[in-house]
Amino acid sequence: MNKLIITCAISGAETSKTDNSYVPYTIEETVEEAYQAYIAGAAIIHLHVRKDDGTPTQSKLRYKAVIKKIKERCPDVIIQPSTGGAVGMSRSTRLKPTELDIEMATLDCGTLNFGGDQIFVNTENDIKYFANIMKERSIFPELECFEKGHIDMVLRLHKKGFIQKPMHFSFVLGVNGGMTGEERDFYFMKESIPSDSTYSVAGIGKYEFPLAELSILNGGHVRVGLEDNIYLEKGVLAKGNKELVEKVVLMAKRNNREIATPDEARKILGIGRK
Ligand code: KMH
Ligand code: ZN
Repeated sequence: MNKLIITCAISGAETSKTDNSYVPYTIEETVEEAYQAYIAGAAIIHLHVRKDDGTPTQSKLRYKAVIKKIKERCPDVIIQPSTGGAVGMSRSTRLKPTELDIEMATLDCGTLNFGGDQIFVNTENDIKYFANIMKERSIFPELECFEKGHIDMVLRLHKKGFIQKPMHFSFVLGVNGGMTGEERDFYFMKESIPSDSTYSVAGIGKYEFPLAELSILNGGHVRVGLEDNIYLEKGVLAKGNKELVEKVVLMAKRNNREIATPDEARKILGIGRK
């Protein structure tokens, strides 16, 4: 089977140190978490940045500083900044990291409830606008789909020329307001994408490791990290992103999937291919 690409979502915008003290806020903490995840086997770092007090920010300067320092310690790693940011941020704020020299970023492909009164807004026009900017800047999009309707949106926008092949999907399952991450949800998503696309699965909370295993068994790729899940196992907080990545590496070994290096990941996904 193809090699396994592990993405680590090291911080996100919603989890905090009150949930797990390893959630990184400062530049130094963020770089260290990225490095540890990379050493453990992550080829891609899905990156959000925070102010020192933990407030999520899409500041171009903050991303620039973090990316520079991550690249010093892990020169080949793929850095994938978020264009989702945090709920409520404007389009222009969310797009700030795309002004930097980056090779990949997330593209969120639909609106969903995000718990309580929160709505993560991604209208059709938002998606078209983000996709155009990413195309202009030669940034490879990871197509984040929180439910099946988001895949349908991608396919419509592909037909209209806004989203190009090769297409790489990320199924983010288990958000409070999105689709759950049961086995049948996974197969429904996987069977709904074109056969020549690739996919990764990010299970939120309790779905993280069961979905990782399903994806490993089915030739898909995996995202883990403190953005999605703060526990190594039920009731046991992870001591950093490293432990979450290591758990997936062991799972992959048990299932005879080798781990992709960042350069192998670039080839598998078609990053840089015109
Ligand atoms: N923080 C969420 C509202 C992304 O990175 O593109 C959105 C998110 C998705 O995390
Ligand atoms: Zn994110």
